Amino acid sequence: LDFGERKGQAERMLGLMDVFLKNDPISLQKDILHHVEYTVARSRFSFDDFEAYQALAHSVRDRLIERWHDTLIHFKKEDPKRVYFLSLEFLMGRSLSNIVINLGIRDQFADALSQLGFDFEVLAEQEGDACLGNGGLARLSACQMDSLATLDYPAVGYGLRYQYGLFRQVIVDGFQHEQPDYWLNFGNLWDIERIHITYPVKFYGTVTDEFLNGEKCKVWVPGEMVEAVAYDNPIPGYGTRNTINLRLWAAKPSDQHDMESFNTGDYVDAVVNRQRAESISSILYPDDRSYQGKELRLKQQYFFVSASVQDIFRRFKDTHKKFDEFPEKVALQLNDTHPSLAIAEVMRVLLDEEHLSWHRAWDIICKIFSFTTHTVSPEGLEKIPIIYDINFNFVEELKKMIGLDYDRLTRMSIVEEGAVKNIRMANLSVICSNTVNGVSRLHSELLRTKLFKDFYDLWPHKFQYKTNGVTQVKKVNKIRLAEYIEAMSGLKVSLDAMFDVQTKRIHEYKRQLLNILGIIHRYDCIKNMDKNDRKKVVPRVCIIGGKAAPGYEIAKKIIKLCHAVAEKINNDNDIGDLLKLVFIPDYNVSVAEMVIPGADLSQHLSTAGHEASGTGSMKFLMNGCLLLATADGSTIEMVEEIGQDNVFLFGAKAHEVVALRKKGPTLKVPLQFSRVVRMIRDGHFGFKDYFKSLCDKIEGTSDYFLLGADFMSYLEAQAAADKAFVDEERWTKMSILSAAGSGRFSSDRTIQEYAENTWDIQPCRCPF
Ligand code: F58
Repeated sequence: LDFGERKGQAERMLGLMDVFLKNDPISLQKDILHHVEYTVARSRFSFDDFEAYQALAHSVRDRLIERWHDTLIHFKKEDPKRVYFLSLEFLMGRSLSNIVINLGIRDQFADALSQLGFDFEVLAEQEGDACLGNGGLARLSACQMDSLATLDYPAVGYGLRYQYGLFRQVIVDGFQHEQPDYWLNFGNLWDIERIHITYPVKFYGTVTDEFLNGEKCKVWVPGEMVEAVAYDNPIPGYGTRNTINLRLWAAKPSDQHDMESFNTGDYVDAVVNRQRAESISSILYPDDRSYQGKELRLKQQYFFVSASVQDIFRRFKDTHKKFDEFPEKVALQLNDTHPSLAIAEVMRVLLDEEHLSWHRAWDIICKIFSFTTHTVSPEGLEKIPIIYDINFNFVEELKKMIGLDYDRLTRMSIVEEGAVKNIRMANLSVICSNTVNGVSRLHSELLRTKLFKDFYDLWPHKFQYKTNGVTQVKKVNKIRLAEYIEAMSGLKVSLDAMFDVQTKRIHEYKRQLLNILGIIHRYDCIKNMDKNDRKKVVPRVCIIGGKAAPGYEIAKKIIKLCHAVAEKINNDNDIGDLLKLVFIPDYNVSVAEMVIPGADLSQHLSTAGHEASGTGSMKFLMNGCLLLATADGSTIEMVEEIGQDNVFLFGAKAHEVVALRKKGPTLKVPLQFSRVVRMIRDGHFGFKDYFKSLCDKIEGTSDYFLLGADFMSYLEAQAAADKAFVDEERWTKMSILSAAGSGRFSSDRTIQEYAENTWDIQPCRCPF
């Protein structure tokens, strides 16, 4: 390491510190006991599992910090172009196991602990999940940070440190209830509070005319100021010393701003107002369907963007003077539209604070941003009711390019005109980014031909796609899952049965309802079978899990229906082990780590054209689980890798969906479908009135997601899965081919593609 002028002093310090922490069993045990005694402040002669976990985590953290410092110093010295990954959501789950595996010291710690009389796995279970995100998008951000570190890319992640993560799902009498996830209750050992790294974030206020160098200009006088405090989360790579930074911002009251209110107003009111500042980073919005035009949500976005942009500018200006070099050093990745205010903010800083001309600032903007969208539905695209100058200039330019085609100009404008004026954040992101990424090939095609067609016609070169990838999850087996099910619900399940899993957020388009209707149909068939036919039935344990957004009534009814059907089937002695249905509550990253490796079959049932990519399917695939799926999102590409014969595909294709919907009342649905819906309507599972609206949603012209149209094809795919399962050799072969074909769906591949084609960054490997 180059310590420059302080070399002598630095060498002395390193000597005193023993250079690096050692990983032999005695050193590890000493470290753990040291942390028990001095950090956790329990006697080293008497401490429980949780205290042992804390001491263990501190010992691991020390080793992590060494590598993190070395990487940051190395990056500083090399000054490579960095990618700044801006995401409002990161679903990290538990960290301990992942960190020790990536650092290559898991076995050493496990040995050291066993000599102290503790079991590593038991201690790892003490850790709570960090759930700072909703679903696929958020988990993908976590996977991508892991890959950025693993592949030695100079990257920094930015996000928000919510005090309340995604709600905990509690099931009472089959109904979902939400409980707050105050995840910081027991402290978070993985982040480092940087009390000296803070930035003021300014809100509201007025714009006044002032004279600057004799010229009249507009100056913004902010009305409210909040302090953004950095919390750094080191993210270690696998098989490398590189450990990158994920910086999450927390809102704190600003001292500066409050001086006045303390001097002039009521002291108690002033203190209460200060507390309000913290609310900006207090809660993660739990709706994963559409954006809420709430003021707090907008404040969260601006808070996070402003602090991150200030940090990025500060780092750039530490070593650079000319802004023309900015695009050579900075790539900004917008993870969906949530951080897209960054475009306006960077523009504002370049114009108002760095005093660049509009032309120079705009040129920089167009070179540094890239945008990835994770949705196919227009409701998924955020709109915010503010107006920016960027649009005026853009529309003027556009007129020169496409002429006075007013319909098209209206569609492409950033500003949506109408009774309520909106800023279309997606249009802003597309216009200002040098690349626009979809998350699977089909998704990208839909973006080009539907959602962003006008833009694609204008700038075909901007549009790319990077099929998602995920990081591998560790192997645990069916027994562990069966034990978990029994501990959680008291239900004993047979290990010979096919474990058939559908776990993901509850959505109409993901069609958990189709799965439940299929289960009712299976139950109904078994009930009507004679003894001989029953012998041929392939026993199944159907497992469903996932959270419904708190305000999503239909999704909550689906959860209740699942419980009502489970109650009936699981208590029917006539059915025995032939069919069981389990709802796994509070599905999160650590539950997924147990459920996914234990699955034989997993279901991905989205109506074709609705799932942008889907990433859960990739994790099942890697664990040798077979897929039963529609030709949607990334499944299409998976089929190409593992072969059509090894996936149970069913249902209408994306291009057929529109035509099917057009058929309206003339669309025929099979009798089997009507029969199972009738069973629900007739109260076979109780709660007749409660389920009525659910049934109304899938019958006749209301069946927007085409459950009826796909039902027969779904049953056929299920029958094919049963047939394959009894042929053990065939099933094993299919399972091996699934795992073997999953290689492309690693986030390492996705990140490498982004680095090469989108961000234009090079690896920067920290020497050992
Ligand atoms: C998901 N989106 C897609 N959004 O649904 C899924 O197909 C894809 O595989 C995944 O992204 C990764 O690309 C998603 O999770 C959200 O959770 C948003 C949170 C904020 C409000 C709007 C939805």
